[in-house]
Amino acid sequence: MFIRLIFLCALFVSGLYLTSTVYAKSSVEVQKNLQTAVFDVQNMTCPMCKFTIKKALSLKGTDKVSVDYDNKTATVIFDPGQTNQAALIKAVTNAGYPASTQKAKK
Ligand SMILES: [Cu+2]
Repeated sequence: MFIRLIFLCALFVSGLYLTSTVYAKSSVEVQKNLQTAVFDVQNMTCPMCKFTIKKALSLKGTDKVSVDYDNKTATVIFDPGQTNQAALIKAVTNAGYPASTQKAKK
């Protein structure tokens, strides 16, 4: 029973390691063409909204989404060849969170 637990732990840790390696690799490859957009997002009323917004913004062409609950903003790193700011705004607005573009932070 104990051996089995150790085995499961090892499996879990190696799984995490593999996932992070693959992820790091793929984001390095596409980094050159990516664009960052910051959106002001309305209707964010509780910390759980973050997850809904994140999901709504995870479109084809989206590389990374981070949602800041305190500042009511969403930062999206995307491939402009596959999607654009208008599509991202539409997606998050359709999910119930009207958004608008904010000037990208430097
Ligand atoms: Cu909420």
